[in-house]
Amino acid sequence: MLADIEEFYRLDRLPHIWCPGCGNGIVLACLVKAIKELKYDQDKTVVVSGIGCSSRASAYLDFNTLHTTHGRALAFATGIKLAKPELNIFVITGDGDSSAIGGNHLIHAARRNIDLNVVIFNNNIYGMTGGQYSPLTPKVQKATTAPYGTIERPFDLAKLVEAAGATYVARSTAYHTRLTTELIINGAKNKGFSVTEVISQCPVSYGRRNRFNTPAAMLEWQREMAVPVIKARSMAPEELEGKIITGELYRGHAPEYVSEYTKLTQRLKEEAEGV
Ligand SMILES: Cc1ncc(C[n+]2csc(CCOP(=O)(O)OP(=O)(O)O)c2C)c(N)n1
Ligand code: SF4
Repeated sequence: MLADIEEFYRLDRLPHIWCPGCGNGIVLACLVKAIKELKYDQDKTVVVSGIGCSSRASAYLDFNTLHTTHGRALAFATGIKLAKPELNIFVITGDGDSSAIGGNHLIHAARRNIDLNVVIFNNNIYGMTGGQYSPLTPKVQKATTAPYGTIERPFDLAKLVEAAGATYVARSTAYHTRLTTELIINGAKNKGFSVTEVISQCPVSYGRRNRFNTPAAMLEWQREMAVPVIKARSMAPEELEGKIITGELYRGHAPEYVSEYTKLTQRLKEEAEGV
């Protein structure tokens, strides 16, 4: 483990459950580095997660942590933010957790533009349950539930949350660790709903079935497929087919939900008191 971020881990909870070569530890370290660089007080920082291999990450962190139920991390995080707006809240969620069972929570949290920082560990598969395809499994790729390759089109999650109302949307990969940390920092600074999707590798439930012989091959694939958003703007759609567009994809402005809620409750209080 990296010595400079060790203080943010619950070392007594190790060893972790992840398979050798899994991307979860890398993405988690990027998040921890971001929190360190933001200089957030450990006691005023909350990490909420759902269920899945990636969501297990919250258990290893020494912040206020909540390991919740499948797809419901955002519902718990919304409650915490409303009760204690002063806290810095990060949500860790997998592609299945966030876009399948938790898909409705995701779009409505985006629509509210509530000040939460979501990091989606997108390994393109349901890792924990053995490799069923998720709404983010690329077409033709294989899964236990798609042995001949999935015929479904995946969501473009970044476009989905942008359309739903998120005011910060970014994408990186487990290979691009510095970029991932930087994007999470920028998302945390946005007062509103921030989503950073990080393409990660699950060599066991996804890689083996899809001709990635080693975890390193999956990282190489991430490096080769990544196209910085500035370069992507001058490329044709056909050239971008199958590519991973990385960087800050969208920034918007909208009223933040907790601020609006506070204004409303203040107004009602003043009216009741006859101010
Ligand atoms: C209500 C409910 N339905 C199904 C499950 C079984 N389940 C546990 S983890 C998981 C998939 C997790 O996939 P993802 O969110 O992509 O995370 P990963 O394991 O790949 O990190 C499922 C279906 C559950 N725990 N609870
Ligand atoms: S099954 Fe996949 S996502 Fe889960 S720990 Fe193993 S490599 Fe990681």
